[in-house]
Amino acid sequence: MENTEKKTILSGIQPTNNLTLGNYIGAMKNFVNMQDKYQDYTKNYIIVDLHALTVPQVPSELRERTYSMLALYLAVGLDPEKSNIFVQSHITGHTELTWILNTLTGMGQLNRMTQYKDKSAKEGTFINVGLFAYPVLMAADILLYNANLIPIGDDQKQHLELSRDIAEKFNYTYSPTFNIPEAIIPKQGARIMDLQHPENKMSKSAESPKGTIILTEDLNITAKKIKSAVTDSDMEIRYDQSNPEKAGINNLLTIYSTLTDTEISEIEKKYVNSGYGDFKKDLSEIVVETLRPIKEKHDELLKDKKYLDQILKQGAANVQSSAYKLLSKVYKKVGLVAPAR
Ligand code: AQP
Repeated sequence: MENTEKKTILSGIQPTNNLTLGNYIGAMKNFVNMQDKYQDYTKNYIIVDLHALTVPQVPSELRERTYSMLALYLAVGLDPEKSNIFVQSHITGHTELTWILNTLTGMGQLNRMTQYKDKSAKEGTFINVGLFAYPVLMAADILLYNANLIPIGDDQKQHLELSRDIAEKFNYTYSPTFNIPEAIIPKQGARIMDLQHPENKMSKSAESPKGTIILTEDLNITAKKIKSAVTDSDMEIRYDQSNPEKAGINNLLTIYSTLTDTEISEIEKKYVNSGYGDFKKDLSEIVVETLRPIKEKHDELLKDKKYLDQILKQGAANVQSSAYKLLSKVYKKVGLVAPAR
């Protein structure tokens, strides 16, 4: 599968908590679409476990969630015959390249990162160096495979911009080495919002679970969460981005539209004479029936850790030599003696 001449699609998700409908619509659904659409590309889908260490973790839970995330990758339709699926910490080049990229990244650049500002502002947070340097590790994840296309949700746009800046800085300081990666952000669903606080992104680390659909949760709970999602007093099933009051219904319409591949205008027409109750009831069925097969497959796969380990071993083996090759090139360019591997 490995071929350094080929263009590469790459993305990852951190196993910080259980994955959400936001992760599915904003990222994973796109991973699967791109897997089939870009047949000539190398596809690397990574479980970025080192990123997860930037916030406190219970070790046994992190390990279990890493397997759960792998099971979800497979359950949504990633195919290890078509995509390299592996764990970030299994390829040591990620951290090695990070060190070199750290030396090309300004403190000021990292200080401007919105996610760092948000996460470090949370009360009681231990602001560790890893949390601050997180975007450099992300740049290394991408540049280690000289990736071209990066499917991400809207919140990762700023980090991707920084990866591009770091790649350009390296190319300028030494000589052209890295492709400048391009973000692939879905036109719709790039920022799924919290069902209770639609002004906030749906996040796996949300303080309250009420507004977050967890992909592996009991489906009765999923249905309840959709039915109790906040809407507005206007009672019109209408998308209006200019009106902050409509943020709740805008979000529900977006979820409906992305999961059914239906234009929002069509959905508005369908519900022109209906109330929020009917709309939410239908939407809860759509979400539940989308997640049911994914959850069933996930639960089944999670019982077979040997199989999951095998997938990870193969995925890492597929990418290892191209990663080392690129790293050796980088070592030489910066003046290090490249090791004989
Ligand atoms: N609400 C969302 N809507 C659309 N896309 C989303 N993504 C995350 N939340 C939404 C996309 O999912 C991918 C993986 O995200 P990540 O695990 O790297 O971390 P994140 O972006 O910080 O996502 P979370 O869920 O908010 O994680 P925590 O709470 O741990 O920080 C990315 O492509 C992201 O854009």
